[in-house]
Amino acid sequence: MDDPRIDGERLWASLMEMAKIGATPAGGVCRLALSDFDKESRDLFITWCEDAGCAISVDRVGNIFARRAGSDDGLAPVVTGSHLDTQPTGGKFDGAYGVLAGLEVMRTLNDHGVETKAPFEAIAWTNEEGCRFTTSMAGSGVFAGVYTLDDIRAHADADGLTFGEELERIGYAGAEAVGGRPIAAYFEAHIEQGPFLEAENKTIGVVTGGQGKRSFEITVAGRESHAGTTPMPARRDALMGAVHMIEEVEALALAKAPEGVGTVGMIEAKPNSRNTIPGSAFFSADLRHPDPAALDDMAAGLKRSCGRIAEARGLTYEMTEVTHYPATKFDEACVSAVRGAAERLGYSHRDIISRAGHDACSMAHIAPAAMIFVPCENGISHAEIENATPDDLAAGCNVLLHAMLQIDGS
Ligand code: HGY
Ligand code: MN
Ligand code: MN
Repeated sequence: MDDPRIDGERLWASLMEMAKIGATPAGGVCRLALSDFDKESRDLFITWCEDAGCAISVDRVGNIFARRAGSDDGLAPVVTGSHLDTQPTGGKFDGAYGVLAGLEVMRTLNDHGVETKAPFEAIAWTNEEGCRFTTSMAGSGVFAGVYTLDDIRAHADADGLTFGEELERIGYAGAEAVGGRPIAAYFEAHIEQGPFLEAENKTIGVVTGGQGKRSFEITVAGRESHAGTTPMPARRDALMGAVHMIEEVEALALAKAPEGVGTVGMIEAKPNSRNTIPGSAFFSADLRHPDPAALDDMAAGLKRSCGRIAEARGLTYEMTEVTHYPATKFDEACVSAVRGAAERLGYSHRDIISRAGHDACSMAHIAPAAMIFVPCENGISHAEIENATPDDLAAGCNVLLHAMLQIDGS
């Protein structure tokens, strides 16, 4: 077999075409999970994979599998994938890069007439982002047995539409059972979404694992009353209580610097009227740290602070954990395959841990898994200005191709 290289221009063109689906005026993408734009992107991915001769299957949680036969179809497949759903003000590359890099691998194998031993699969996972429907990495999580299909299908969005209803509405409640089949290895190409590769002028991140995450929803209850007539000492202001709890999210992360991070991305006051003291306040808290004990410390600290602040202000609160995934360690052989491919192809590289969650973190529960990072401009992601270069994206895809071929032994 010759020493194949992917077609970087074709990969870039596919990314730009896919980015038109859900394109926002500021140059980003809004393709919320199970929305019409998500459907449109899935349909396009399937069309391209069928044009590349892949056999398509869709499982009951909507994961799409594009399979290219190997010489021995009985072997467990070598697979790659990521997600097509985005944040509300997402970018062109988060997720779509890994899905279309998988397609580019298939196209390149076809161009070079490569017959792999095992089948190869390119996957688009359902609802990785977890913004419209809580629980990120949902599709890969059901595939890996982390979540049950029924639980995930029952999740409702802010309008009360359930995951299951929306999956059926867009026609992607597939027939295939979810998971329960052997996978030889899983690789995922993704932009780093952080600043380190660009800062160190490295082309490839050899991802050795991912940090853990614990995220919560907190609802604070006080008493609605008149903004003008209620003396300050008599107030049960739920939003003011939440403000002090929110300050604790930042303080807990800073206390675990430089690794600890804490974010409050959602906040809501009720009745949300400018001259009524809020009787209820809701906020989300996203805590992350590579060290499990430190992460648990942060979570315990938040619970203590919420109790103390509520008590002092005559408020009550409820705190629900909505996501908890542990730190992930990727498979040594797969990580070495990524590092070896980067070296053989002559790309600068460094080991790195992922500070974002990825479908690879689900897959690591049931198969040898690893990831390939490429830089993104100023380390920015989950933003419409998210950007990456065609050369870096092509480099990451070449590493993906050669890592998969190495594990396949072809
Ligand atoms: O939140 C995450 O880390 C991922 O981007 N869904
Ligand atoms: Mn992603
Ligand atoms: Mn993301």
